Amino acid sequence: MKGSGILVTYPKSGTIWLKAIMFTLVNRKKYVIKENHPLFSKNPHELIPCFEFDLYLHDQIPDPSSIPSPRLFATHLPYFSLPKSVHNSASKLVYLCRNPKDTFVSLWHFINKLRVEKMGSCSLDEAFDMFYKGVSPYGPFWDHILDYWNESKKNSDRILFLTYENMKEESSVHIKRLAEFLGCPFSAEEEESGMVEDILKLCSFNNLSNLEIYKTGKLIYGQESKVYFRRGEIGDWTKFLSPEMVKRLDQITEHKLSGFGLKI
Ligand code: PAP
Repeated sequence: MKGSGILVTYPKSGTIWLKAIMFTLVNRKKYVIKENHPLFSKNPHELIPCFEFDLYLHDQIPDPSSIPSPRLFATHLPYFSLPKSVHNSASKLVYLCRNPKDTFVSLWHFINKLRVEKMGSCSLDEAFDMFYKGVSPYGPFWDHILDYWNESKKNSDRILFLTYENMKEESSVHIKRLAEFLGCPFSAEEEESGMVEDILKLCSFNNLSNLEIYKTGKLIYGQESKVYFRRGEIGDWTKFLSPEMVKRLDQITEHKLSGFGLKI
């Protein structure tokens, strides 16, 4: 891979999954997929630093040379908030989007898992109101994905737009697209040897969530690794959202996204 790869998501869109896949893909010559692969001892959030949490939060001028090549980064920043240095660089951006209903349900569970006890829990109605109004450090969900979608249409060599649902349903098609985009396509020998399936299996929800380090480990800010693995399914929202919430999310999605050719 030439240059850096930057993975962008709105929170709870499958960041950790795509981090695991991208890390394994670009490092597949260095780390053979077997028991001593870094994913067995490190959480993907530790393997791929996030600009706003891991790099710029502590160190105003992080030293990129300390990050092993090929360099991968992640961010939740909206397109217009990316620094000029990213816009002017040759870095490749991979955007992963997830349907708003599952993203919201995942976010609501996550907020409650991280809340300190004395704050009490955040009700579904309260969380819904904030999500619907776009109250988030990263702005409204719909604007976030639409900006990256539009940019990916203008500049498809630079931005690859993926969806969680397509990644789940046609995993091998999209992991191959991702490998091509990052400049490390699978060779015929790799495909014949089952490399694509091996990577997908290694990074699958069932595999990662059952590893000891993800069941009991903690990340540097003290949050438990297991909070990043809940169900990992499409359509889990049906168990939580009221018909009124579904109607409002469908309407705002239609209102914000219609006319842009993006179906989520
Ligand atoms: P982040 O943006 O805070 O880093 P992120 O990793 O995007 O979080 O979201 C976690 C979601 O991805 C969870 O979804 P859920 O709440 O609907 O279950 C989590 O279960 C899901 N997830 C984690 N690992 C995988 C995986 N390997 N495959 C599919 N989904 C996964």
